[in-house]
Amino acid sequence: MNSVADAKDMKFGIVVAEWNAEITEPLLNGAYQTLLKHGANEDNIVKKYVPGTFELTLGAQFLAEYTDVDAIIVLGCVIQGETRHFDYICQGVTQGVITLNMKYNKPVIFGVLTTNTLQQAKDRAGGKHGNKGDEAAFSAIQMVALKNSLNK
Ligand code: DLZ
Repeated sequence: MNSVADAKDMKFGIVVAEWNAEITEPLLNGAYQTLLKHGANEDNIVKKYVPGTFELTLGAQFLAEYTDVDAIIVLGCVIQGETRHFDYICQGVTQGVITLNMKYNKPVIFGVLTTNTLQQAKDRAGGKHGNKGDEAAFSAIQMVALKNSLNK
């Protein structure tokens, strides 16, 4: 794995779903701390909440439109239930994030857990499988560095 770029001069937006907050808050904490660890300045990190994962796309679009962030991280957690709601939310946010990446030519990083159980989500939000928020922050930094290396 390449070494992580210096995030000192980078600006980030983080959009967090409040649904399943016991998972999304640790994801947020992981992402935030990882950005700081790699040199980002607290003043250059905008955090915003949306009700659920379905709203992450529009929340990210607001940040892309109304702020000057270099990259956006969306954080959510969808847990399989008894109905097909899970599929619609997952499909919606995945397609939405892809569209935003292309529309704004800006990294919009997918930090959404899509699990069968709450335990699987806990395992990936600071548990035995690490913290996907950390990974999302890492991806954001690396993608901004890639873009910067091409002189935008
Ligand atoms: C409605 C709903 C359900 C059933 N499950 C989840 C979930 O597991 N994770 C999540 O982030 N949000 C869920 N939501 C809420 C939707 O994302 C959305 O907020 C509502 O459908 C309102 O648009």
